[in-house]
Amino acid sequence: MTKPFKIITIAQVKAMSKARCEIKDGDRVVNVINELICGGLKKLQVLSDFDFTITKQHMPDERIPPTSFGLFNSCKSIPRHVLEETDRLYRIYRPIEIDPHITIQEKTEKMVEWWEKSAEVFKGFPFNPDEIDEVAAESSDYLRDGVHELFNDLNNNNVPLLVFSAGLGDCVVSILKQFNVLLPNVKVVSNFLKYKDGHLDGFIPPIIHIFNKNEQVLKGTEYYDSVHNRDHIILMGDSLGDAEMATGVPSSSHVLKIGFLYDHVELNLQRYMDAFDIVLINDQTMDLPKALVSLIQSNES
Ligand code: MG7
Ligand code: MG
Repeated sequence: MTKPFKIITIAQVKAMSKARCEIKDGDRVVNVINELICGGLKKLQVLSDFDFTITKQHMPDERIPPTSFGLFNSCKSIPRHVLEETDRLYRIYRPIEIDPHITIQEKTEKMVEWWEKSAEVFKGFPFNPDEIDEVAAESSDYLRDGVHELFNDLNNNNVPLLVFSAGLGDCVVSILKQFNVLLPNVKVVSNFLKYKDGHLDGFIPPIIHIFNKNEQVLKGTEYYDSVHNRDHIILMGDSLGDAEMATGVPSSSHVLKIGFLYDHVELNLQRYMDAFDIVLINDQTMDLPKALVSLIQSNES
């Protein structure tokens, strides 16, 4: 049974993170968090991006963790021409992805083009999936501080955690496994490599790119059926598009969006504050989401 609880304040929310924390609409945030606490763990699900959200945006020594696509590219048997073509595409499309002057509609077309071309490049050469585990095993621990505790808390309380990535799912799974956080409550929805006779054959459809990454693409899946009545959602992401991940959830009346901002803070802050309820600036931890889950949990016990 949930108990009556003391209403949380915006100062308490901000104190959950040691980093700078910006909130556009304090009343809304307080309301949503109080709803999450009232609803308890049985109503809760967590939706998270992977690259630079579950992984850090930068390491203490300023190194940047590899992305899931980047990790794949470091596998030893990727042919040179594939690496060259991937690199060529990256240099064409990445600037479009981050250009603040291009409309979403125009960007969406270009991003679909990028992911489709990328799927064409990852075709027709032999590839042993164990290679991904090998490169993941060589990597240092670049998950955000507190990922282990957060994932374990959620798993121990049977709260589903959807890792939703427009990157490469095989690498996401491999990294989560490598760091012992691929727990039973974790589901990864992403682009997974397809194989034909031991050769790569692009991605298993539907392709998930940064602009269709929302719960619409989950409709009809087992995951969707199992969690669609959990309409209390903590969403986490580092890109503006991540704020849309819960779009399509049937009655998602209480969604708390947490955005991690690191690059070009002053240039991006306003847009992040418009898109996310809580913006954490250069916070390389899971302190705030962890504190939220504890709060919801403590009201139940
Ligand atoms: N991204 C998207 N694509 C590629 C690719 O083919 N190679 C590399 N290295 N990166 C890619 O996690 C999603 C992010 O992955 C990048 C097709 C995009 O920049 C996107 O934001
Ligand atoms: Mg990301």
